[in-house]
Amino acid sequence: MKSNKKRKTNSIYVTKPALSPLKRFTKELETVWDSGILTHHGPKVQKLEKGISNLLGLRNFTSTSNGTIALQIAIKALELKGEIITSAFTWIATVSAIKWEKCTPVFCDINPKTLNIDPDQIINKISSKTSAIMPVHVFGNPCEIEVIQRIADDHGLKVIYDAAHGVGANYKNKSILSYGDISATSLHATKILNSGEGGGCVTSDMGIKSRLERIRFFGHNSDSSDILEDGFNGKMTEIHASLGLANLENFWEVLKDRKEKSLLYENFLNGNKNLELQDVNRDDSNNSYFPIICKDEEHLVRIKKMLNGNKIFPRRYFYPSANNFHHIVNYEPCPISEDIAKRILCLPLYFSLEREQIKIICNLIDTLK
Ligand code: T4K
Repeated sequence: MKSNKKRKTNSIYVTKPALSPLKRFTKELETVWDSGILTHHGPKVQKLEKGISNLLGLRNFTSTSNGTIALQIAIKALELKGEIITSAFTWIATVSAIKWEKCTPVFCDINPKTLNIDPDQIINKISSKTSAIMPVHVFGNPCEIEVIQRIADDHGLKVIYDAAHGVGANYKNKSILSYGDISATSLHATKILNSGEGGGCVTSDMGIKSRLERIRFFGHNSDSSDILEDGFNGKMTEIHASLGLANLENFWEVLKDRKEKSLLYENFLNGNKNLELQDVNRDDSNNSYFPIICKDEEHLVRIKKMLNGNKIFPRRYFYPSANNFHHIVNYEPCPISEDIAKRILCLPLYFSLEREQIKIICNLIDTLK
């Protein structure tokens, strides 16, 4: 895949979508135009579902309109009630999905090195109302899946992974999407594989798979003559699937590029004693983001301001810690997540970002001790 120079502007943002050549996309669109089928699980969506399953070695992939809806459909399909334990260090969608499904998010603190939910602390959060654990593979860094599954089994809990960042990441030589009762991912424009907007669920249980499909399609039975349960419209369109199909072809190239650029960042920044980096196995992670952890918030603000002054726009993912969204959740202290959220900054990382630009970013950061 050529990096699309035409899209290059002077500014460097945290990410840019990895896009196939436009011709590849329009080729997919031609058949959509010819058929006039734009949605309702049409041929492009089916092809994308198969394509992603084959790409990642999954039993199936149930596409959705976005990653947030994937989480909601997953909660509905497992009929979860009461409390769901999740990471405090996450994007708001994890929390909103739980709340829209009339469950209560219970926040668990994280491991300060991996930035993923701390399994030791999950146990302290389990109550008689807990129905599930929803860990997040933060920035595509796999959670401690076996330990989490053991806790879930011991306490009779379901596991839904928020694998929004997870396409292309592995755990024990298998895609991280193949773990848990359901894994839910995102194909948003900012993700490593994108269909503009989009997402999907993965499960190895065919009964649950049917429910995911039904809920995604208003709750219809197979011939649409009846409604079997509460559902909604969670379908992906043929247009989005076409973009996903076009982008799928470059996926391995994009994945490899992320790893190389992450290693480059790591090499440049390792000498900077004021920064910490996420503890990541770069072979298992998909390296979908490159976060730095500053020594304090003031250090972060200075770095961000200085980079912005040079037209470089990193992002504070995730800030604030989700347990601090006081308008919508009951505050429970998660001191590690709260501390990291104040100090973490995701640096630009995308296919058309040049290696020289990474060097410039790191040199600029090094000037601020
Ligand atoms: N769970 C977790 C853990 C998540 O992180 C997310 C989403 C979800 C669940 C839910 O998945 P979705 O329902 O979104 O599928 C982004 C994304 O909107 C969101 O998908 C993502 N996580 C979150 C971490 O980040 P913003 O607010 O950073 O987007 P924005 O518009 O500021 O874009 C960032 C940069 O990307 C811009 O500076 C320029 C570039 N960009 C962005 C878009 C949208 C482009 O070049 N083209 C584009 O089309 O949210």
